[in-house]
Amino acid sequence: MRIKNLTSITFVAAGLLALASCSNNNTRTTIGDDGHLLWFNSLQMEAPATLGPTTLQIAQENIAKYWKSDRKVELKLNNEAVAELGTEGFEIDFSGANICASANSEVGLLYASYELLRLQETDELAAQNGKLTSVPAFERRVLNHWDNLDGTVERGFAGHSLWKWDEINADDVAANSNIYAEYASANASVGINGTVLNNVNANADILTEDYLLKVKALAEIFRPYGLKVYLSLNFAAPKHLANLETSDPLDNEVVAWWNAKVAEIYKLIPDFGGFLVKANSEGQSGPQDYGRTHADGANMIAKALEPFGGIVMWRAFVYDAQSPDRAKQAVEEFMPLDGQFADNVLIQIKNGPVDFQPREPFSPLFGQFEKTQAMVEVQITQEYLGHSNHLVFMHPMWKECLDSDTYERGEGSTVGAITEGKVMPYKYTAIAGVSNVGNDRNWCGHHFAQANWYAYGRMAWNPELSSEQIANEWLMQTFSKEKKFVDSVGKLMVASREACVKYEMPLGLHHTFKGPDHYGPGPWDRSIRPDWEPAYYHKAAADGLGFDRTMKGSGAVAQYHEPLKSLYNDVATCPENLILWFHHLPWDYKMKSGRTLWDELCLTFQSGINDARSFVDIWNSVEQYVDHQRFSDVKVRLERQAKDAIWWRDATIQYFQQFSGMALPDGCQPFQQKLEKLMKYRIGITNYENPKIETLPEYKLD
Ligand code: GCW
Repeated sequence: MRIKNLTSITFVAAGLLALASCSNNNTRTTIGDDGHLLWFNSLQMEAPATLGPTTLQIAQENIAKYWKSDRKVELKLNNEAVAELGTEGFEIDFSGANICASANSEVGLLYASYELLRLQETDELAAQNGKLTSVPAFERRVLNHWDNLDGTVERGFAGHSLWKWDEINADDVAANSNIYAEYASANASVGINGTVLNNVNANADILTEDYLLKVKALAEIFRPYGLKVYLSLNFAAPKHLANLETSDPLDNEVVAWWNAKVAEIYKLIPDFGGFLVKANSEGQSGPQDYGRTHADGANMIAKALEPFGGIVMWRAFVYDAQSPDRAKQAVEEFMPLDGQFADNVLIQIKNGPVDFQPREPFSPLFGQFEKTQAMVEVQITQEYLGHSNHLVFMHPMWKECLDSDTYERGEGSTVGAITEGKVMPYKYTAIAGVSNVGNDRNWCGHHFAQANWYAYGRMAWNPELSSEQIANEWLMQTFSKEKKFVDSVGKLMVASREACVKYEMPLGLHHTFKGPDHYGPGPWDRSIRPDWEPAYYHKAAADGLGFDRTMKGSGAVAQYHEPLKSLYNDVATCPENLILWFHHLPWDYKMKSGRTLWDELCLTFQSGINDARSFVDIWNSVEQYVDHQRFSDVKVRLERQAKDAIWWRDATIQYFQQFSGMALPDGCQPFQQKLEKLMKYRIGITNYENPKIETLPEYKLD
């Protein structure tokens, strides 16, 4: 048993707990096998101390303790700044006898140390000669925690919040759990440099002094790792916290309150990153409550932050129940304000126009803004992609968005290029990922969900990296370097997102989930609002299926530049993987394969089932390369995923069959469960907690 990582009481206690929890299912385990070491597994990296070493010392220690090659590594701070390296970039010169890593800042050297260890652990060192220069594509690479102050996590599937607000010791920072330093080092190792600690559905109390002192403690633990703290604010905070009569952004007292609050924060946390704001969306308060615009609200906060270098990330996730097409609303609401936002405001836009569905086209707002800085928000937590029960490697989905060409300024104006500030000059660039981290021993619930945290950081630093590369390097560090293992599981990971699209909602279908958990099929589901009902999106009827967003329908295609507008508008040219997003088609519509829409739909679901089933076989074939505990944890979940795929198909296809009246085509397995039964079924997840896999319907794998 490896007990090298027992550096603190907390760690011992947690390790014993992990052992205890496994003792009754007869599994062999070691502390390293519970997944807690993340991608530091191959290094067996020790848990860092809560407080103590400086950034440079952490970088030096990384090399002193974990560098295995005979070639010495020198970490050198540049005497004179090298302009192209910026504040966080680094250069590693492999050409001499010693390897020389240089940067303009200590944090640049810290990133270089992690890069060297990554190259070492992925057997890439030998291939390096010359100089490797690495500079992050986005300046602010931020995690968004949807963690509530009561310890629950909205859309979190890995236990409770990491932040134990009741326990955080603000007076003696070093006395806090070293889990916070572990968290910070994990982020630094993949280049994440910011974290929003609390949910966008924000409790105003986070801005009270008691909480701010605890936030300060966390900021001090994170600081040596280059990780800045941000907070989500509640726009009505002046009313809630100071009993002001209004929170109107143009009211003098309100402005003075925010100015004072921001000054108070910077006194405690001089490098505070800024605020994330969800305003006038899903019941959150905002400037529109007072007849003001998003720009009025954002600029008031931005002005308070400006002297300190802070930014506002103002979300574009807005929609109201009355709209006939929710996908159009962000553009309709934000475009009239283009050019009105202060230059330390970024509009944070979800990758797609609706809501983190398994596949959406990119949000057209990215291509519309001419004078407003935009940033992408992706969701690392798998709200709509099987929670922490399903193995879905999300990187292909995010990269699909970043690589999408908006054609805003002709070819090449991709979402990535725009938000990196390459198309129009940006003062700030940023990207956000909604975190999947909780207090589960393995951080993310599913061992493979760690790969999504890892991939997000790697992508935010370098969006050019391919999904294969990220998956493979993660596997080598987290599980095994065996070629057979990496080849087969790497392919599985890269295929997993498309598999999920196929078994959940293929061909551009979206939002056919059961609410409010968003786990499992529920195309029949009802809600208090029409736009929260699946029928709003799939529009299944006797005449066909899909949302008509063409110029004859909602006209959403017009929010895209040519040639996309025409391409999406014409059913003959619309990509088939989005066809039901943009078109309402008869059940017997002829697809490119020559099959009817109905047959294609059924067979695509079946193909998703087959993929999910094959993942179980692939995993079984690599058993010898994986420790017992993680092997069985993943196996149980992969089997659940394969069964869920059948459940999804059974429910969705039988429901649509009521309208199509058509039979399952050849090549489809028969249904296992009847629609009536599935429609009665509720999994009843409360508080968005882990859906406990055994509570789902019974399915058999062949
Ligand atoms: O995806 C939806 C979720 C909400 C979430 C909201 C948002 C934080 O279902 O749980 O609230 O989006 O992004 O604001």
